[in-house]
Amino acid sequence: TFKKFPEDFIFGGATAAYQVEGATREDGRGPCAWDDYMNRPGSRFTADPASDFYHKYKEDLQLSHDFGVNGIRISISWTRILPEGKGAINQAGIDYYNDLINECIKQGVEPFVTLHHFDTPLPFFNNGHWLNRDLIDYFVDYAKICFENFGDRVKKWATFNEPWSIPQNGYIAGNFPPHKQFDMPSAIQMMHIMMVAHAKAVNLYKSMNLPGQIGIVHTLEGKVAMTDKPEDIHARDLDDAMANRFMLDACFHGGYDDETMALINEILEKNDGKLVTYPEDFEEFKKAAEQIDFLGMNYYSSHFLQAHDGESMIYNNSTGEKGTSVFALKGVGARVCNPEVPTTDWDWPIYPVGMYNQLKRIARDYPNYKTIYISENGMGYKDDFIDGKIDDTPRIEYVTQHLEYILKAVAEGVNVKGYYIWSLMDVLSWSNGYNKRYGLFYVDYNDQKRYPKKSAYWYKLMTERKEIV
Ligand code: BGP
Repeated sequence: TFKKFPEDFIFGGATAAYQVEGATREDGRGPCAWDDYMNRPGSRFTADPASDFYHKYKEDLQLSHDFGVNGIRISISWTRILPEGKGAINQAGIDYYNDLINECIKQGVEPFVTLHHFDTPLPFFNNGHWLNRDLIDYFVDYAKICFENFGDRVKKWATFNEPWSIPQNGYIAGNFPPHKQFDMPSAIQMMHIMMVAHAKAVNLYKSMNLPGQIGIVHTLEGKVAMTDKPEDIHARDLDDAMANRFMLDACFHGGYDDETMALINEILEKNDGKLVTYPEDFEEFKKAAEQIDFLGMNYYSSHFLQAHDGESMIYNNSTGEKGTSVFALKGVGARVCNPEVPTTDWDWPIYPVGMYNQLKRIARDYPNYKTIYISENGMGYKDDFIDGKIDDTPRIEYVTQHLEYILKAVAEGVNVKGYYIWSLMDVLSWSNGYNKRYGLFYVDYNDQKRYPKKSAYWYKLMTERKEIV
């Protein structure tokens, strides 16, 4: 097995503004897509105070420093900078991120900053969300403000976090706002529009001659055919085209491959949809594909696909009651349980070789990727807190298995330069709440105290030895 990390490897921890900051009404922040939904009567949980990172970031960065974490993914909340999404800048928002970024640098924890991590400004969300092309230029305007204010110190920028999760969860599975289901045509359309926004932001950044890199964070779910029957293999290809290839093609090929489009068109036809694009979109794609500096890859799980002829059906397991998930899409396929593969309590198959397969496919099919950062990977687990101690051995095992496959890919020539565990400290899980924990540091949500888990001590040792321990 592969144990040794490259000398300059980043051992990071990941967060996202909405999941850690809390303080959603402080210092002039405007509402985002999630606020109304989270604050509705009867809501199971809210984003206040989450992990109170808005006030406790110094403590979290001190802990990062002390435990060998030398990189942190943060995201900027668009509505702290522009409370209405556009128009007047909120100086308190600029000040907050300046202080946060400076503190990261002071502690030797390099910031990797995402511009959009699911938290679209509420007025835009209510006005068509990413189906509305007006958002493209509003996003680029917001990106410009961030580049101008923080671009002298931030050396790693991502335009979007997981642009697949926004339509998949919001328009197909129904567990993200606006809770629509089975609308594959809208999902595909909004991915295209987000890719135009991404490309324009990359092209803008590159024209500004700032001293850093820019890329995007994609979630690259593995797709595996349940059997070698042609119809199951085809279901895998359809799901893979929609979830992975469509946007990878846009980002790295500068347009959609014919084979990808044939699969996408098949999904659109079976669901009475159509994709609208403009020639200038592809000009932006081409320019950005030549200039993009890196791919951020999030990987948690793979799906096992079977052909599915019927209507769409989904049940989201958002409580951690193992074995309750259902996921079948008309014109695509069904994700089924593979009894030979273990799962988390939320029914996510634990399949580390799927991460290796995705790394190899990037190197093969998108050889201009330049650098890959594993921008998220980790295990949702119901940690037991006993006398201030948290033994999260299953998480250590999960991460070890994935790291071994990353290092195998590195040994075979894939250029992976860092790993950001999801998550640095326990955070709000968008559709699951607070019992699904991922952190190296346990957060007691009663008093916001932090406690290093067994995995934090293990991570520290690994960063010191630069090898899997
Ligand atoms: C990714 C997101 C993160 C995070 C993670 C874990 O999709 O980028 O924000 O939430 O998944 O997912 P969950 O919280 O649903 O378990």
